[in-house]
Amino acid sequence: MTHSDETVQMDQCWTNARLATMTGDGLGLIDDGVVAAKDGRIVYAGPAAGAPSGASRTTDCEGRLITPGLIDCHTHLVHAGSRANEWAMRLDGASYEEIARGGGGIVSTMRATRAASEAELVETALPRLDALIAEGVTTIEIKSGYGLDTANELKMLRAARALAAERRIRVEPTFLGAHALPPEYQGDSDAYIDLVVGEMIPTAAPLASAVDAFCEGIGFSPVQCERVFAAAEAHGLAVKLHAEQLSALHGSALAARHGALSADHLEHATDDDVRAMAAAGTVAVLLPGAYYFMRETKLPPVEAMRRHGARIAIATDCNPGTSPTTSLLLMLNMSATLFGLTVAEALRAVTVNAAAALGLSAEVGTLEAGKACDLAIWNAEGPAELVYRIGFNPLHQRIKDGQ
Ligand code: DI6
Ligand code: FE
Repeated sequence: MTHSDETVQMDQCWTNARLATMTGDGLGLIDDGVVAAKDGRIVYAGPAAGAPSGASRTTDCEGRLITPGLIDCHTHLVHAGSRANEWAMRLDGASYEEIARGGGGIVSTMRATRAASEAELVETALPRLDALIAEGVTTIEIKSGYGLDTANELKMLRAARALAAERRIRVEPTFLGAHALPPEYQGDSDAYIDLVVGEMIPTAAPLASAVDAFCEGIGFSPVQCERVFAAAEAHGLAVKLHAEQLSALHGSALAARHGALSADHLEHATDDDVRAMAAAGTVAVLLPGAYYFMRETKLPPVEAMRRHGARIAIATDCNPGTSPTTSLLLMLNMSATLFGLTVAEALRAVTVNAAAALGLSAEVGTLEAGKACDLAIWNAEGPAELVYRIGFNPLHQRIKDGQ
């Protein structure tokens, strides 16, 4: 066929679908919907009645639900070793702190990660990545932070990037050198931050999209995190922060002052922290897997987030110590059961708001013309089913960049 200037050009489309476009304030539901794409980008997502015609490839979705491909905006997917033995010790009565003092904890994962080659890091991360892909995840953030020296932090970032060549997935690598103090700097955390800002960030900058830090009593102080932010900004990198997980140091307000993409965890965030985040557009990333696995009882201030209009995202925090999960669908359920998110809030938290937490709002996270054609097609009649099940995966098909 020929195309006039007004004709939407497309090469494929998905018809007979229920769309949750995630546009507007809610789910953006369209009952009889069509998604059309050209060269891997969405050119139309809307009612069948207004849909363009003439695609060379049409898929009848038989009434299934289409959402944007899911986005896991906070993971430590690349790491070596397992901490199942530490979990067993905790079940026998040992505390997380006792285990850390005995050489376990983050440092045990650091040792295993330092000992692994880049290829081994890729190989061990792939089954975890595949589990997320099987649930319709099309974009993932992956942090460094278990190397804790320049060479090993770079190795982790290269492994994260290499995963994008192994599978059809978008990977956003984040530099998290300020995750924990390596044993060789014990007692001198300022000297380690000197290394992070003076050597690691300058060399890691070409490999990372953002810089993160762990702002906590057992991590780094707000003053140290601010030094990390300044170095990130000097290298043109976005910032984000692990904040208010175990105590209220107001790292989330600090992150907001620096225009951070997100502040993550937030169980101990105060009303003022949340107000600052909302005003700055800093996304509140909630991590129900860590809350659950650590048997945390302090709930993140979801009501304040609603009241101030802070955008909420949720993620797996996939890591061997505090959130050994590779199920974003389970996080959807947990965000509802544990934190009280609604179906619309939960689904926006793994699509449009997760995209914002990665600075990718123009690229992914909604079904609308101009975005990448990343789709999750579900054997589900309605969006509630994605939040309702515990440990069941209703994915029918996953489409990344139109394929
Ligand atoms: N917060 C966490 O929960 C993880 N990192 C962080 O900054 C813990 C990571 C680990 O125990 O390996
Ligand atoms: Fe984390």
